[in-house]
Amino acid sequence: VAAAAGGPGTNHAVDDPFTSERTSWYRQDKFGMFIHFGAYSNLEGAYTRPDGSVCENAEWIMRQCAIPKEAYEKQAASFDPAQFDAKAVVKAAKDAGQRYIVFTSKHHDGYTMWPTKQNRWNLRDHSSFDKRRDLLAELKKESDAAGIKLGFYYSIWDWHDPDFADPATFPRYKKRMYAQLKELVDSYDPALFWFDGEWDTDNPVNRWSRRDGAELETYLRELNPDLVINNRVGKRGVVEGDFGTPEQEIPDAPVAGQLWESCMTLNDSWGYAAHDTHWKSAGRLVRNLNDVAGRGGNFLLNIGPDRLGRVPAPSLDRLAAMGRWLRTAGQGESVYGSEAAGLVAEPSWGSVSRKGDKLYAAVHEWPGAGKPLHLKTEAPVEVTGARVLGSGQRVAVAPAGDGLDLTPSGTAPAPASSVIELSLKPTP
Ligand code: FHN
Repeated sequence: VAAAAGGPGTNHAVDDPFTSERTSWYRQDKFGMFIHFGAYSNLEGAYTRPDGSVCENAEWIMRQCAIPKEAYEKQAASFDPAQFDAKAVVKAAKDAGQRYIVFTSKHHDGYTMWPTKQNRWNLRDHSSFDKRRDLLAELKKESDAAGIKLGFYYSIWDWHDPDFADPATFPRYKKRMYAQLKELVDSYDPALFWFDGEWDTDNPVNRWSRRDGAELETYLRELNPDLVINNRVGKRGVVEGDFGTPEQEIPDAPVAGQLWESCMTLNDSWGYAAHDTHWKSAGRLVRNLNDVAGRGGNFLLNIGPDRLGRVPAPSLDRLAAMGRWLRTAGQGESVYGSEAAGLVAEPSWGSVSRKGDKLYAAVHEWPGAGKPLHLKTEAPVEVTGARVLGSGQRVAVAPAGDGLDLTPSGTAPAPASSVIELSLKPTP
């Protein structure tokens, strides 16, 4: 929660992220796809040391398994994600109901996924990949065609560039970093930047200073004033960007004073890890999406393609299930363009979002037939109509205790019907 709230800080946005035209697509779209894909994916989560022992990790494998730089570079030279299919990835996002994509242009290992001119540590110059291909250009083309916004993750922390770790040469690193960001803007026109690694660059000598974050944000806004930028552009609590980034968690209440986005993995890993089969259930993920929407946030759900660029089948299955839920009976109305309900307390049986004069209660635990769902109100609420989306069942609404009882007519609603729409008396 602290990461989302961020504390008092500075926003160098050109306008107010809560209301600006610039962020309107982001506030409307609500649900995005994170993609962690890089040189680490080539190891698929396991590094075999010279002595034959195996060390497991995912996108942190270089550091956590203490892989010598030369060995890491050697394995990256065989990276050939020939089967990465941007069209299929974008389609998977679209079918899942995800409306924007955030792709790791550069993770902590410093390896860039586009042909940067700043060094040769990139997918064009240091791989076995087809030199004519450019994954970011492919993603951009397909995203544009599908009406999906494309943004880039970029790690400030760099384990590979020797200039990063030396205070004397850090300015040189920074210059290259600025040049890389300009390349990204000029070549692929991203809608969003998602920075990372500012939190612990190379402790205890953390060179990413208060001033660096502010400068970077200003630089980016000069490159393109329409950019949406996350808060990890600078030290947390100092530079806020446009939105907070709680990670692998959902704040337990709406976050005051900042747009926010929960990012989350489908299993326990960001990058591909063959050993990680700890997949979240589709039901859990839908509930997470509802909880995030009910608390006013965005949800950025991650996939990690394998070394050939293929998206794991369990990821695709879960994304497809989420898309089906969103398309069923207009249930997506409870997510897209919604905000925290505000008028009611979050019930134990689900979550409630608001869009104009409608409240959407996503129900995850139905009571027995004829039994009510209780909704505690925190402000006067005048309901003019209530129904279960999809099943056509009416819902009786009656004052009870500290709020309202909602009682669906007839037997328990069909399992696929899980949103109650409450129409409110229009505000004058
Ligand atoms: O260290 C990274 C991690 O690998 C991953 O990229 C996540 C995604 O939000 N961010 C960092 C941890 O905060």
